[in-house]
Amino acid sequence: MAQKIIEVEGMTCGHCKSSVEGALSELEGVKSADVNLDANNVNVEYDESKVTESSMVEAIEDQGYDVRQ
Ligand code: 9UX
Repeated sequence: MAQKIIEVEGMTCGHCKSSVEGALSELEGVKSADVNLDANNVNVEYDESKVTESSMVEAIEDQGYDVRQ
């Protein structure tokens, strides 16, 4: 299991948190996703044999947020 903190811009309220966590959790291989609104990031635990970082970034961007890479 891998763990990574992805920096995300534009999340300001609880709905943003839910959208991003929900989109990531739907991906096969993502074990957990925890958004920290104050820190503008999301901490993901995932199986790197099942999901790539780029597909997680894409899922976040599809919700309308920018990822800082
Ligand atoms: Mo809250 Mo987030 O009203 O894009 S859903 S700011």
